[in-house]
Amino acid sequence: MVSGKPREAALAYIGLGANLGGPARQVREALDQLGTLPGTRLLSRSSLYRTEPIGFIDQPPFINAVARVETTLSPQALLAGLLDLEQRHGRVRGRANGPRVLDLDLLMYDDRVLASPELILPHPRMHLRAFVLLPLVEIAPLCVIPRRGPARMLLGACAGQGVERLEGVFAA
Ligand code: PH2
Ligand code: MG
Ligand code: MG
Repeated sequence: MVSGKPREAALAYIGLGANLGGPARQVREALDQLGTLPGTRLLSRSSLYRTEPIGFIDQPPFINAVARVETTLSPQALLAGLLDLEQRHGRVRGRANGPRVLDLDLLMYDDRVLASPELILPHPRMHLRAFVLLPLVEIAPLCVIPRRGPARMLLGACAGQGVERLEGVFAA
């Protein structure tokens, strides 16, 4: 066998975001589809959050969520699977930080630190964004972001970013 012993499962966190095309439905469907990626199981998912746009602000509010998965995929293969899901939702790449039907960001992969042209781990801006940190802390209260620190403490610097948790099955 060329590949040696089977790869052990890793824990990864994925940030989901959408602000076009029925954003809550896009995010809910994508949460369900994460478990259809090869070797990948959805372990937990946050509530949905309605969030004010960060970066380019003249666009509709976002729906955001964070999921934790267990996967035997490499970080690169997981990222490829996420980009494929985005495409299946009809994502067309427009302006940076602009509106989108679905954005799936690989936030963390175990405690891997990586900077390659295709993939940076942890996600380079996650520690600055309440729309990532709040749902992350909901499902992983003690989460420590490699090289950045405890997610719960980093939230302190994100005061003023509009983030509203949506409750219940029929929310949003
Ligand atoms: N994604 C961006 C830029 N700005 N703002 C919010 N509220 N939510 C997002 O998911 C988001 C954003 C680029 O990926
Ligand atoms: Mg993003
Ligand atoms: Mg993205």
